[in-house]
Amino acid sequence: MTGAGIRIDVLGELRRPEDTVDLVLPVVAAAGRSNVGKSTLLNALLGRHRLLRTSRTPGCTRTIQLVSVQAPDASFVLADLPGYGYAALSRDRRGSWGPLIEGFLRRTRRLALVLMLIDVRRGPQKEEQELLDFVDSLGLQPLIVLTKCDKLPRSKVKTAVERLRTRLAGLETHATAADTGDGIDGLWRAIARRLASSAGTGTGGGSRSGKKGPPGGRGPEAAPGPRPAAADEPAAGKEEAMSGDPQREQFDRARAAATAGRHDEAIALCGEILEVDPAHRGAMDLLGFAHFFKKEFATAEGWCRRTLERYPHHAYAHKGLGLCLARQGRLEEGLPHLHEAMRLEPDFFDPYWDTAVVLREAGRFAEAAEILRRGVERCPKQAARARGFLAELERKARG
Ligand SMILES: Nc1nc2c(ncn2[C@@H]2O[C@H](COP(=O)(O)OP(=O)(O)OP(=O)(O)O)[C@@H](O)[C@H]2O)c(=O)[nH]1
Ligand SMILES: [Mg+2]
Repeated sequence: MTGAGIRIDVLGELRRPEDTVDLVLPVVAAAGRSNVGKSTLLNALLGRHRLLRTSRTPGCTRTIQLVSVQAPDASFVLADLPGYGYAALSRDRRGSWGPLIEGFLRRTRRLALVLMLIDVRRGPQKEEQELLDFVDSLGLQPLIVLTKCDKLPRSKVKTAVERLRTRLAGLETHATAADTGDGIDGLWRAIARRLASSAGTGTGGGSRSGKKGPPGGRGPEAAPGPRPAAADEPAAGKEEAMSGDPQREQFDRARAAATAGRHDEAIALCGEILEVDPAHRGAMDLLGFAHFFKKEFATAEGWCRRTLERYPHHAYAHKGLGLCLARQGRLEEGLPHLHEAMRLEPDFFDPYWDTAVVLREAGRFAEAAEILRRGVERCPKQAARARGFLAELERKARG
């Protein structure tokens, strides 16, 4: 699955080779030929169909798009790189992209993983080989993502994938079809695993040439968490509630800090906002989020409760409170709040997912499956994201 309680923020884009940005979170870059399906794959991973622009016409992504992703099992920045190798583009433009991609990969201090996308129907060509060698020279082991598997007849997919795995011997390879969601959950888990192992070793997971150790590490833990909402989400940090908000700039900084995992900074900034405006909805909510992620559940609970005293219909705060209580071993007390979040915002997927996670942790698999099914019914776009988790719950519910 693509992470419980995923929080996504578009950070911006880099246009010129000399553009740099100092990112705090580890960076996962998606590289590959134009039109191979990079932007589509990243959208599928994030469960957001239109976050990154995609097009049938090659050359759609012309800059490096950066998106920060915060999920309980992995927090990182995704970089959607422009494609390379499309001959119909003007020589000028092609000329400017090589340095942009190469410069980014070379200079990004926190580059942790390169997803190397290859169309399953074409396999690696000269350019792919060159890029693989380049990534290798950076001391990184790429993760190969075979795209567009749905474009091959079903009967041919397995053979094609096996053949490419043999050609790419030694590199972890995932077969995907972003359009159907096949392979997306597995890819997410692989990314989370790689990030966990690179966090432990301080490396990107080891290159083919053996410059660093092999990948490994713990599997994903589907623990839920509250989070500050993105602009298009229904509850916390609600944008329209804050229009004309004189604290807006400071709040944006606090939210960016929280998103980047700098929770103490976010807490300090929110404290300053509340000194000026003690009922600032976004700041109160963000404090719950930041303390939750610091595993200070009792403090997080306090902030969720304060938010709810002032804003009783705040779905995010109900969800956050439910999770804080569950994390403190008070699931029965927490469940009504999780249900209230679902009632208040029935088309908001996270509360269904997070409730299913805490129920699973309590061994209540049938209930968890039931709630997740309801979530998928209300939010059919999340079906691909939920498929693996739902299958697991149903299997466990059958005993
Ligand atoms: N059938 C199918 N089509 C896909 C898949 N992934 C991408 N596509 C299609 O392929 C086309 C190109 O996808 P993009 O995601 O824009 O490709 P890109 O690699 O980001 O391209 P550039 O930005 O030009 O480098 C679009 O029409 C997508 O809908 C897939 O898994 N299956
Ligand atoms: Mg693209």
